[in-house]
Amino acid sequence: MSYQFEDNEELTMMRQTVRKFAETEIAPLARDLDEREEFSVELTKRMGGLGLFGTVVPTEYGGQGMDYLSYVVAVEELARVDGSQAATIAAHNSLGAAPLYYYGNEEQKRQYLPSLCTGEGLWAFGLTEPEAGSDAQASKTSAVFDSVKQEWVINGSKIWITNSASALTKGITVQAVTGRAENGRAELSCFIVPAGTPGVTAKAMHGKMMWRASNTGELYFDNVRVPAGNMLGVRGQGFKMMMETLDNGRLSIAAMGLGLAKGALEMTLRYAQERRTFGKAISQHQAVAFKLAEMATRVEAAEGLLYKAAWLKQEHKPFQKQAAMAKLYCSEVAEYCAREGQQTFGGYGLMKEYPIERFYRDAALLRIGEGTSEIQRLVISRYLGC
Ligand code: COS
Repeated sequence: MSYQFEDNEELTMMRQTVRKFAETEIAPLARDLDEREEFSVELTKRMGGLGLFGTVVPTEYGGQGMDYLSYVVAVEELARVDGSQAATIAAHNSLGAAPLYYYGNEEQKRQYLPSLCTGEGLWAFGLTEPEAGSDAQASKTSAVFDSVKQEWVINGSKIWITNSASALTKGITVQAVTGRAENGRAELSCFIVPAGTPGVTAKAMHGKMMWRASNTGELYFDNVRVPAGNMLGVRGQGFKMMMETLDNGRLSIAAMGLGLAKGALEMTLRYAQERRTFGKAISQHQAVAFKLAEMATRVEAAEGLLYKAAWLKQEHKPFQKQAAMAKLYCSEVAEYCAREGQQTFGGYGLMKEYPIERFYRDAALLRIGEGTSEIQRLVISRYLGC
């Protein structure tokens, strides 16, 4: 299949369905949930009912079996209205369910995936630690094998983990050090840790500037025992699995950036056509018209980059470089559009009454989460052979 520049029938249907849901079900609640910093179980379940859980998981494991572009469009449409709900869906699908599907054995897939494809359960991705963010190999969380009981004993902590401390959280995939090579390098492996396993403490983090209605957790593992069969994938391949997962995840963060940028552009254009100064709509002042023209141009470029990257992934072609570029660029365009939008709203843009204020705050996460802009530039420069 060749790359096409407009939505096909399937994408049009996905866009219309999610847009209608976001505008009618999410938009009226977004400001209040943001102000109260509240994760909504109800709204999450309703997004599950819409088919937004297990999006790319095949139907035989309970998923929706969608292609990657459809998933990207769904995340984009949510983010066009609210970053928090988009974050819940993006993190659950790309970082929660995907590693279980890609690396789980048949038994693990059948055990965990079906309940993660309905909206009744969330799964989290346990990579980041207080001292291991960009340097993701610096994990201190350890897993030691107890050969008598045939169990792994996990100790350590994780931080800033989306969907890890909510009422719907069913478990987490944890990266831990399982040994050390002669050169001192950590051997990293991944483990399936169901929520409620004795020794796991999950605390919701509060006081966030952005994505305030999404669930972010801090996790502590105190002699947490999981059976030998809970290792995900191959021992010692944990870091590669985590990195491959992030390659995919970058597409959904890029989709969040594109959606936020489109939402900011649309609300700014509407406002500029209504608001009058010096006897005419401010959209007719060149200072504002040029801002809108620049925003629209960057949105168009971001869309092209992201859809191409998602299409490459969908067609099983190398997509990692373009995914990093899309994540980098879409997050920068999101921030640009939110800032220029806020500038156009003037004093009103500083008030919570106008969603541009929330968009301005939500945009900040996009250049930090799932690999900072600096990490994206590092990844891209490596592909260039620097
Ligand atoms: N896919 C598959 N394998 C990968 C990979 C990828 N995307 N990236 C690295 N690897 C492999 C390398 O091939 C290498 O394998 P060998 O040991 O067999 O040679 C191994 O992993 C180590 O790679 P490298 O030496 O490049 O690792 P670095 O420690 O230099 O880290 C970066 C590379 C910085 C790119 C990585 O740590 C990273 O992406 N950090 C950001 C993490 C992040 O996004 N955190 C936020 C999470 S929020 S959910």
